[in-house]
Amino acid sequence: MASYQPQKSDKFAFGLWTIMNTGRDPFGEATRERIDPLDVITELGKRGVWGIEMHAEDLIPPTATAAERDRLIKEANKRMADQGMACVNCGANVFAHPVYKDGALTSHDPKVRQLALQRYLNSIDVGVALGSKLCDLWWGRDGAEVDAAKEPLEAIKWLREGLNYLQSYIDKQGYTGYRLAIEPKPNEPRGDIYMPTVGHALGLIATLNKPENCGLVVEIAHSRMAGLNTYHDVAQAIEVGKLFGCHFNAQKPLRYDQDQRFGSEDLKESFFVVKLVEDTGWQGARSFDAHAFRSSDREEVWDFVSGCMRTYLILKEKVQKFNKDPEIQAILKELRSGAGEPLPPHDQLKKIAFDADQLARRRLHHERLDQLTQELLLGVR
Ligand code: XLS
Ligand code: MG
Repeated sequence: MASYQPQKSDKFAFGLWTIMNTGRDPFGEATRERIDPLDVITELGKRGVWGIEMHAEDLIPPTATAAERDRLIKEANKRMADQGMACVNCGANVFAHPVYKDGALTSHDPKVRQLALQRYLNSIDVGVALGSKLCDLWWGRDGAEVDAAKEPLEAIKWLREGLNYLQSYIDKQGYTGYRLAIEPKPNEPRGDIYMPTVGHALGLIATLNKPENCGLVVEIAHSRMAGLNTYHDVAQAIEVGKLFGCHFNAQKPLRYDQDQRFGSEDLKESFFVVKLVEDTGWQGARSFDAHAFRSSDREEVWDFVSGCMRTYLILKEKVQKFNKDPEIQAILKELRSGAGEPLPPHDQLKKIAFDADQLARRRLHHERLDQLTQELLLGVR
């Protein structure tokens, strides 16, 4: 029986903010104490977690003096080194302060847009100081409720301008290898958020000055909030080399952002996401952007942490079983026969006889394949 004990080589990561979450929601106050971010690092490290993600402000309060900032960075680096950990990405909190009430990079007020950029520049500096290579832009309030108030055409231009501005900073500072990523989300905390899905964000990235340096952080919950299939979203990002990060969590479709423990919903879809990243050899961190239920106390937060990793490891084992299962593999072999066949030249293609009967007779085995997947996940195979 496997122990499902997380190892550093599994490259599990958590956002600092996920463990610091106090259970507050729009209708209720905190239900548990906030944990100090430095202690979060140590406690995660002790439990086999390899990486952290953060907003610079999770670690360094925006009001901190330069000396305090340096002390916190130094201490965070020490805590990570003590636990054999790394900083996977560092973004900016451009959503909590009231000045960002109508967005950050897309606020109508140029001063607010500049302050947002200032925070992003700071997050890049902090990320570099912590050894990170990625700035994850989840812009939170860049969106709208009142369509009469903000033109999406203008907003898109502001987003592009902002991303190009950050890129030119990276270049000027000589932060070689430092990259940007957009984390798409359809709504919450705004009625609509700009770049709501993977497809939208890819469209914007293609128009940047240095598209090759900007990718995506795809989050399971965000895709499901849009009613989309996470497996397909992650695949789309991988196929174009744009999966710079992945946020594993769980979510019932079309609701508010639930950020539940990985696997607590959508087990089959989660299985296929794990299968995808494992089978393709994707090298990024397996990052959890989820939080313990509001009903959990401080101790249970650590149950939540081990639960996320344990479920990932169990699903990874199921992937290996799936890949070795003789019946499943025989079906897949049959299904894929001819899949790699190149297209014939146009004139030859025009001559192909349409043998409807024969084509329709080809068995697809969907019933059996889906049932076998289910049984494997249910542990009876
Ligand atoms: C919010 C996002 C956020 C980002 C980091 O919905 O998932 O947590 O991952 O800013
Ligand atoms: Mg996220």
